Parts: sequence; structure tokens; C-alpha cells
Amino acid sequence: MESTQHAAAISSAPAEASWSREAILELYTLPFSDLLSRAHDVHRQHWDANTLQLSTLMSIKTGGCAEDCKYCGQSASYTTKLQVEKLSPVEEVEQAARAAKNAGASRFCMGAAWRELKDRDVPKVAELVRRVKALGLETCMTLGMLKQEQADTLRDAGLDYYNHNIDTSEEYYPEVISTRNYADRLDTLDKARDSGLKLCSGGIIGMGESRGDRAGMLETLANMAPPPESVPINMLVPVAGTPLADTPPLEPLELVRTIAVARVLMPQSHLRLSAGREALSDEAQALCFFAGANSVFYGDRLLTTDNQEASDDRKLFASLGLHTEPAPAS
Ligand code: SAM
Ligand code: DTB
Ligand code: SF4
Repeated sequence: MESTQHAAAISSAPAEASWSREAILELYTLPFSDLLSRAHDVHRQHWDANTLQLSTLMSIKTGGCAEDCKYCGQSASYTTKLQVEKLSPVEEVEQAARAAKNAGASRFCMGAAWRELKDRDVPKVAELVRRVKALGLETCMTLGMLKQEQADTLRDAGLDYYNHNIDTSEEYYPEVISTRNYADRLDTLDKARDSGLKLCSGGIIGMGESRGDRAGMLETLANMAPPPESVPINMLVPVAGTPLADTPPLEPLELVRTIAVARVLMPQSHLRLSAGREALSDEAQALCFFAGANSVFYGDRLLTTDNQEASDDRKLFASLGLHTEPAPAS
């Protein structure tokens, strides 16, 4: 049981799931074992605690992005080693998706370095969705800002999830991105939701933000009605040439706490331990799974940076007795 002095503040989730920043920070400051015990209990009530969902990423359009996100090696505002690439041919994407399915992924996530989806590209990305869906995979895309009719077209093509991260708290957002604002992000998420798409939205920790900002990010996500079906928690992957390249790494236990708090706030969401796993020990990852993470990006690459190798993942999952969620029946 958790210490009694903390129990009153967190004994139950608000009936209408409206979490205050203060209540979230109280969770964060619980003794570590109390927080993990609570998060793990919530996790077991809603999920098979030994099953992981595997998503594989592919960058379908790389670099040259008009936004200035300080963490991102794909922004045209910074000089990085990245080579700009046009929208990938459909056969290449289909082949990568087939390989991801054969390797055990249940979801294929296609990412483009765009500020927003342009109407001229809609038929091409809709075709990518159709082809990937036909393989019996769940489909996810992250293409920047969307218009309502674009979201409807993607839904009709078979898109299951739209990824659009809020990245951090509303207060910290202008420190990280100046070319759009928080409301723009929420607006696209509303449009995706209105089209009937499932939402994948989370953020990045370790960008120099405070714990209050991490709590603020989770507050925004948890108070969505309903919260996103998928919540990726990324650790900053420092990319040479970006303004955040030399940010000191976040203490892994703070990541574990963030996962645990997210699990308590959003019991029914897939919670993805996302970018940054390569820098984590097996032990830190095991703690994240115990705290409620039940999804990972699986495959040797994220979008433009390295992920933990799939062969190492298979060893880790076997040693922890973790099974993987099958692709949905086609
Ligand atoms: N351009 C689209 C957008 O920003 O929505 C889609 C692609 S963008 C690369 C998708 C997400 O990747 C970002 O919102 C951010 O959360 C994450 N990301 C990008 N670079 C990262 C990095 N260096 N470390 C961790 N996460 C990163
Ligand atoms: C998400 O939350 N993380 C992924 C996916 N959604 C699109 C992207 C991580 C990118 C890490 C840096 C890179 O590889 O470019
Ligand atoms: Fe562009 Fe997305 Fe990178 Fe921001 S995170 S610079 S929007 S690709």
C-alpha cells in the first residue's frame, strides 16, 4: 500500500477524469515504490501485463521541414547530416510494411517531415494507407497539420491512427517551437477525432523542461475526452546540429515515474516507451514495462535515428516473458 499521507490525494481518479496539475504532481512525488505499485495495479486491471504492442516506423518523406522544432534533425532551420528525401514510392513502403509484419509488428507508422499535409499529396498517402492496411496491419500516419476533409479521406482509405504529438506543456511549448502553437496541435487532433480516427499523441521528455511541464503535458492528454488511444512517451534523442543537441540526458528514473503517472491517468491507453530506448539499460526498460508501458517502436530505425535493434528487443522480451500483441484479424 502507498503511504497514507499521499493516499487521500490520489485514492481515486476524478469521476469525470479531470486531473489537476497539482494532483498529477502529487502522483509524481509519491515514494517510488508506492507510485510503481499503484501504476502496476492500474495496469493489471486494464491490460495483460505481459503483452506488448509493437509498432514499426518508416520515414516516408525525410528532412527539409518548414517547422523549427528545436529537437528535430528534419527541420530545414538547422544544419544536420540528414539527406532530404522525397515521398517514398508506394512499392518501397509496401515492402517495408510487409517486412515489419513478418518481424512481428502489428502497427505500421508512416511519418513525413511536413508542416501540414498538402492537398496534392493526399491521393499518394491515401494509397499508402490502402496498401499497408491490405497487409493486415494497423495503420498510423503522422503528416503534420490536417484539414477536416483530408482526415476524412485518410479515414476512408483505412487509416486507423493519426499521430500528432503535443510534445510538452502549453507553457514550455514556445521554448521549443516558434512556427506553430499549442492550439494548432489541439486543432488537428480535434479534426482527426471528428473524422473517427484513433489518436496517437504524446510528447518528449528530457528537453530541459521542468517536472511541472511534464505534468502539464500529461494533464492535457489525460483531460482529453477520451484520452488518446495511444500515448508515445519519447526521451529526447539528441541530434547533432539541432539547438537541443547538448541537452543533458534525463535521469531514467524520471522517465519511469512519467510512465507510471501516465498509466494512472490514462488506464485504457496504449502507453508507448518510444524514442530513446537505445540509451536505456534493460533494467530501466523493465521498470518502464512494470510501470505500465505496453507498447514500443520495434525495428532498427525510428524515423531518422537508430532504435534499439530488433534482435536485442527479441532477447529482452524473451528474458522478461513478454509476448507481443498480434496484428488484427484481417
Ligand atoms: N512532422 C510531423 C509532426 O511534427 O507532427 C510528423 C513527424 S515528427 C518527426 C513526429 C514526432 O517525432 C514529433 O512530434 C516529436 O514528438 C518526435 N521527435 C522528433 N524528433 C525527435 C527527437 N530527436 N527525439 C525524440 N522525439 C522526436
Ligand atoms: C513518436 O511519438 N515518436 C516517433 C513517432 N511518434 C513518429 C518519432 C521519433 C523520432 C525520433 C527521431 C528520429 O528518428 O528522427
Ligand atoms: Fe517538422 Fe515534425 Fe520535425 Fe517539427 S518534428 S521539424 S514538424 S518533421
